[in-house]
Amino acid sequence: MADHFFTKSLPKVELHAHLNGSISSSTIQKLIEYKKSRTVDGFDVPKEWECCMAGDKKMTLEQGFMIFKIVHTLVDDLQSLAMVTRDVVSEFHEDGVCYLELRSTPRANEANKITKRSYVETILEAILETTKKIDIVVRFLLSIDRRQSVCEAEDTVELAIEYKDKYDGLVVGVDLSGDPKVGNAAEFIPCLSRARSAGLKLAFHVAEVPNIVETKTLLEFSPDRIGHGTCIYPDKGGDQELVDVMLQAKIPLELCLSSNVKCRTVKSYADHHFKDWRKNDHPVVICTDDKGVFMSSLSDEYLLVAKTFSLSKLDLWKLSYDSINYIFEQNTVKEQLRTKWREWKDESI
Ligand code: 6MZ
Repeated sequence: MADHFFTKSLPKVELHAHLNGSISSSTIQKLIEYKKSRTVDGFDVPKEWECCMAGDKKMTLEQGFMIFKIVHTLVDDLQSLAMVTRDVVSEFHEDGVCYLELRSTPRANEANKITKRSYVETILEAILETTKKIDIVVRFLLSIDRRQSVCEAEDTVELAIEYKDKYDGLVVGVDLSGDPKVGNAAEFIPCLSRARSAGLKLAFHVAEVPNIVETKTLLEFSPDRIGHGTCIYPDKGGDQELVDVMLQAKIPLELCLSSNVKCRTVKSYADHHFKDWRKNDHPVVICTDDKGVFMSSLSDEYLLVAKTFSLSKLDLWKLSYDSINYIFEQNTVKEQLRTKWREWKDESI
């Protein structure tokens, strides 16, 4: 039976991690200290910052999105952004992640002279700096927040294209995320098409809440991966046609158990749609979503899956090994990772 020691040492791939949702309590504490040190007249820590560290509780999806807003008020200068990026990458590495795809929504802040361009550059530079020191491969996706206008989304796609060329191989795709109850994702299809034509991969949040019409539109576009896919099966608010499209196209799913249960979009771990997709031998990847907000880690998520669905050590290794198939990277990188995984298995199982 797998334990935490096993899931932590298991080599893992993380493909669905929002930067500002992945900030640990210790980094939040560091950010607060940093803010205090820069304030001449002393400074009372706003009460709401403490709730950034209270993610162990159940919440609603709306409360989850409130927390992101508060975190954004803490990460409002480039030094903080660089610190957060370094810490998040290092923490995934400490948790046994060998390949990480991080995503974030470019945010400008006029008061602090941050442009979307400097936001992205700061993250990319911090990734390069960190990966020089530790053995982890990191790639980056720019996120479109569905609450934004099409015009803002177009800017994000242009930035992704620009930085794909500037930072050779580091920027691999575009993510479509944000509050699933707000906006109409179909509006972004033309600019997502442009991203695809420019060679970027696409990862969409799909069916995090029931919405058959939107889900159909997004699936017809055949994204390279989808996040959550919580409400696709008929008993979860979707329909059989959606399930059939998924199964036929074999679109890989990024599944985030703690996030779904803590935000109450899934009733319980036992009820998680992981089991439905696995029964159909559909490609799934276990991910964290927001390890800071939900106080989880990727090794915790693997342990949760093992305990809930009675997976053996070998099942977990296979789940992790197969995830390599769905990374937004070339075959050479995939082969290097596969070799690492097989060597680990020979020594550890
Ligand atoms: C949809 C989510 C999300 O971009 O500032 N985000 N979008 N569903 C979720 N499930 C809980 N979790 C996070 O990171 C925070 C942003 O990621 C998206 C939201 O747009 C959130 O504001 P960044 O690094």
